[in-house]
Amino acid sequence: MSTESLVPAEKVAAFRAAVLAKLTYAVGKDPEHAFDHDWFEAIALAARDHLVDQWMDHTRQIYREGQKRVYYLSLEFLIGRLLIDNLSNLGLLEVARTALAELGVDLEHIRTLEPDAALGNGGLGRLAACYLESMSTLGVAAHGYGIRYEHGLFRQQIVDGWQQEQTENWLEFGNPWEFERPEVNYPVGFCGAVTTQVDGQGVVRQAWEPGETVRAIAYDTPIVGWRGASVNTLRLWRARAEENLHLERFQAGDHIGAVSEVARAESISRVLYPADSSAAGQELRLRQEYFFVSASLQDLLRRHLAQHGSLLTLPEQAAIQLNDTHPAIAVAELMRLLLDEHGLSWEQAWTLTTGTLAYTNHTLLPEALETWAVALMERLLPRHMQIIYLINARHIDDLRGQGIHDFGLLRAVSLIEEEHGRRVRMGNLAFLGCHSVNGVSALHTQLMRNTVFAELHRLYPKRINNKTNGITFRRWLYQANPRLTELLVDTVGAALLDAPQTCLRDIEPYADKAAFCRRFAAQRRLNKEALVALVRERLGIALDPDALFDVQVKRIHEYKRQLLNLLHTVALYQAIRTDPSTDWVPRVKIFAGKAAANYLQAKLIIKLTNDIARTVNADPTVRGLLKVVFIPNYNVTLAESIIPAADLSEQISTAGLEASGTSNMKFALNGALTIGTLDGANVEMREWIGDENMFIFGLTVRQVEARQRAGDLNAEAAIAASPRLSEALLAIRSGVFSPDEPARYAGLVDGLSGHDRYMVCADFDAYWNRQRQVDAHWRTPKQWWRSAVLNTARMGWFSADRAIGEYASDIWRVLD
Ligand code: 26Q
Repeated sequence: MSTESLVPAEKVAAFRAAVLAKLTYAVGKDPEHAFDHDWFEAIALAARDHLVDQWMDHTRQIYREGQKRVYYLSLEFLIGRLLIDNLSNLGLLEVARTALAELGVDLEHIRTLEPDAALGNGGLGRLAACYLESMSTLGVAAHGYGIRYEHGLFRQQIVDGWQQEQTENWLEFGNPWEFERPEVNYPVGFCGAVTTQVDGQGVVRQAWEPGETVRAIAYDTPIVGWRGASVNTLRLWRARAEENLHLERFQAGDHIGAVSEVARAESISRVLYPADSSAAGQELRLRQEYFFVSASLQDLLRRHLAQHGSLLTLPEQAAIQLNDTHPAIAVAELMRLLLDEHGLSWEQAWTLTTGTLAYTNHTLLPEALETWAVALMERLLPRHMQIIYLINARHIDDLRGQGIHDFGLLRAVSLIEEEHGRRVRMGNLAFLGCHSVNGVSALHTQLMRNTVFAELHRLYPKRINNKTNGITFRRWLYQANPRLTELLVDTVGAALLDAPQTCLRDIEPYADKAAFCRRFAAQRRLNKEALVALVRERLGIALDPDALFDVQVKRIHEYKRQLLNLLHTVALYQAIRTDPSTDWVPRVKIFAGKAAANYLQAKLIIKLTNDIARTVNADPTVRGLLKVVFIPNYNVTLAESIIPAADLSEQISTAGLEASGTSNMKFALNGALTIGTLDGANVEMREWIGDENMFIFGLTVRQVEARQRAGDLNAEAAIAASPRLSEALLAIRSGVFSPDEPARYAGLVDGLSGHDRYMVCADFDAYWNRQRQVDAHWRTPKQWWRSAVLNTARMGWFSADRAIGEYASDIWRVLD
């Protein structure tokens, strides 16, 4: 498929020559003896040269025009592979394919050799990657800042049905996309003490003398936008021990001590925290947060000073976006740098800090809200703790000055939580230190106003705003689904590639055209065949591409309710067994996702999925009607294969708990129908796609809240009232799927009936009934394909370009 119409012979010849030159002189291999991986490297390096030309042009242009810069601070960037992304955005995909074919090299094979850059856990990290690409596409002068983890998210292996984590080693063969910048490095201090000093003018200053210092070394990766529009930089920091320090100890004879000190310093960038839903509060995590924030702020202040001469113009020339509270220590660090290092007054520093920083919230789950023990913060970052106390004191004085004395309110907006041992609330710190606080879907933003930030919102009613998430169509449509892209381009013209937000709508009338729907269905069928081949190869399980592919792929979490889907699977299994001659719609239930390594309940859900899969797939009574698969090691690359092959997308979180979701958008864009709750961005998707083209079910946020208020979480009544649910639970509880250990799921089932925190049982019947309507819809292909086409046609608004456009105009004030 091509997003490029012409493949000029000169370009092909030039690319072929470039690849051969890279293979010879950069990789040091003779084409005759090159391994596949050598080819990958040569191709990546040849592509990189094109990036570099554009990169330098773009950088010069930003300086020349004095463009305002956006800094996106994120502890996670879930990038995936870059080869096809880069070639495609540079308009070189067909050129490269042809050139390589002439050399007897198959690009489709070579692309599979690139490891995923999995520097993120899930939604939040992938959003950061989509947004970087979109900022380059829109010509925003942006810099991503994060950590260059030596080991990204663990590889998941399934052994006897259980998840096992293996170390991920994406840098093993080097990384052709990055440039190491040893000359760009900053010291980052920890521990030590703060002393009060009086400077020459009699001004009292605080001086922090850190007890240890770690060096942050920059690594730059160019990020190219669509059609090579512009190229921004993702700057990731690696931690390196200060050499002179360990040398001293080494020379003093303490060899072991010197080495362990190096290891301790460098452990900061060793590994990504594999958790996405609980803030465990470990010291290394706080070190990671401060390490990358400090290096990034030092770097951007230096750039600003070099270009503009004065820090007083910072908010006019720079916008810093905090991706959740993970970089929220930036509030205190920017204050520290401005006060202690650059000698500004508190008022000046506070104006600049709040004028520059903005914060995005991605979760309301209480266990995921970051707080740090005051004692830890005092030891690790003593100066920052002082600054946090000062921000807090000034804020509370200020409120008292306005006549606000309500103790409950003052306690709620305080930066220090006094209830569970004294802790710093990073959400409140981010709220106070930023001029903008945004949620990631309309519903989530409204819930922020009503719940976690209710009191702060009352004091600062304009600060909270909504920016519904978006996805980059380049990766999630053009690259992941070239067949559909080709059909769309064929139908409404190549302009679609440059303006999918508007042009996708032109597809709408084709939803009623039989010939188009046939082609739409035919391309999906090919995607499904490709997934069938993948499953056969990896799991040895045969799937029927004509069955309905019912897919739930995401991190495993109780609130996302994979259990609800499993209960439906079991109930369906039992119904088919009871009455195998009814005309059931053949279904394949597809699951994938990782569990945080210490989240035992999530790991048990994976085991249950595999136990159910084994039992169902071996049962001849349901053969041809129901299959269940758990595909291991879900990552960006696997998502690119699964999503374009899905018929039904499961977005079934308990209402109010999924901030937005982004895979929901990827599925719908690719023509899957959604079964889902009124949660996160599903609500807005329904407004665009139309209720009749989705399967919405379940308790609403209001109903969920009412039950929570009433303490109504016992599910025994709901279970007793639903024979289907009781039987499914009983089967799981009694060991039908775990004959080797019949009691394996007793605790899980008893938990659901006694205290159904996520209201799985309460929603079961509604979910079952909706699933039967899915079957009915599927049985009328004309209806199904009409809905599927309308899903694709109406998803334009959910593009990352729209979302970034909103950030740019409302928060960053760039591009206008
Ligand atoms: C915090 C402290 C210590 C260790 C880990 C963490 C941590 C790490 C990652 C906490 C949360 C995360 C990730 C959260 C996340 O991915 N949230 C998702 O963000 C998406 C993008 O906005 C939304 O679409 C999803 O709804 C939301 O769950």
